[in-house]
Amino acid sequence: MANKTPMTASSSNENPLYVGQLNVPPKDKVLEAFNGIFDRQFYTNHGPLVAEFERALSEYLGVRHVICMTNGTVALMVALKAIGARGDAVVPAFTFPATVQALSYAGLTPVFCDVDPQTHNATPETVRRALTPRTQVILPVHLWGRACDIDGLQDVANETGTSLVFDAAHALGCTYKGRTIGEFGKFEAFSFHATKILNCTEGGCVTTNDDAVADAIRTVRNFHEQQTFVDVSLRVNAKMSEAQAAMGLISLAELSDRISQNKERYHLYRERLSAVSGLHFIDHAGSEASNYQYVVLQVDAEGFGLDRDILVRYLAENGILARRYFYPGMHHAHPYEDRTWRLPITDRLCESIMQVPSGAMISEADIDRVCNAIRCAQRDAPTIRVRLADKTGG
Ligand code: T4K
Repeated sequence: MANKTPMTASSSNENPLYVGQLNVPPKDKVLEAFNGIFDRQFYTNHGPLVAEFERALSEYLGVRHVICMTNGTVALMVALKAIGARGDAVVPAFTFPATVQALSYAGLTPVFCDVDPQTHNATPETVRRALTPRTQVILPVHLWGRACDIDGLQDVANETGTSLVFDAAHALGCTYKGRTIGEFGKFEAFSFHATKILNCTEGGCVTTNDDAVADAIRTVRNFHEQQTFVDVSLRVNAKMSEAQAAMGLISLAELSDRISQNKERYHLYRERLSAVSGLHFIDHAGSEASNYQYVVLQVDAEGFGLDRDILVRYLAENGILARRYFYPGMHHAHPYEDRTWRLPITDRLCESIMQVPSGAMISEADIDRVCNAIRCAQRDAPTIRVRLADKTGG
């Protein structure tokens, strides 16, 4: 479809465009499900909707156990506590803070590894370089829904007697060698935050095929003393509510439509920006299924004419709230910056990666608006650079 929008960046700040997906299920369906909750007078504590959501996810993912929790961060924390690991955990620094926070909360010490420049994921080689004699856990992230080299990482875990677990917050509906992400490693953890492709407002789950791991996770998720095989002091309240599960069930039924919509938007962006030099899209091509959750661009400052930070500031001026996921890298965040980390690829990505608005609420006209603003930024780069170079933020 031809782009007919004129070459001026619209400054409609009263209609800002966000990166958050906001795949909101139809309000009438949500209200109907909420009426059922009020009729049953059963709002939380492993209610019927949570049980149904866990069953539906288990079937969708092809994994034996799905344990729903209040959000993705807590899901990771609880599962790490439940496997009882201590010592060091190798984790990429190019991730959302939650991945690393969960390790610290569970009493593990994050040891950062670098990532691959193409996939943005930790690899068997980068993980090997970060191993220490105290390593007990390897926690890679399937970033942007692109699966890690799971077989290679499992080999490293087997050789070193460590537990391989995955942060799959971005990866619902994605595959590795044709198999759905969710069944790999000791466990995988998903996020169902409002900005994710499956929206429970807040929510998350842990998936595993290991019965003993599932039992331990279910126990730690609940502070109740009925199950006594894990120390009471280890446990926490991480339960998902019925309201969250109601949203989740409706969202799950719509998931394939949402994925198709995302894919369409991703390709529209690619098409509209194909002639812009110095911008590179991360690929979702290939034989694996992707949820196209994030539209991720890498800005080559020399080729584009502006660096990523100035471009993000310029877009914000025009009501387009692009994000710098992930900046800063976790190796530069307190208290982890106390060591000298050598992570050149991560540093480069933290300086050059940005996400543009996508998801069900973003229309083709919105995409035109974003692409026009990007083209204007390139055209007017010399003046924009002078005007915005000293500003901070984005
Ligand atoms: N591991 C990884 C790799 C992750 O990326 C995440 C979370 C986690 C673990 C932890 O999962 P959760 O504990 O969150 O379940 C957002 C999301 O909150 C977060 O879930 C996500 N990753 C991260 C990449 O993005 P923020 O702090 O940047 O979100 P926020 O509030 O700035 O929202 C993004 C945009 O969405 C905003 O510009 C406004 C818009 N928005 C947001 C909400 C919540 C709305 O328009 N309406 C809304 O209700 O983290």
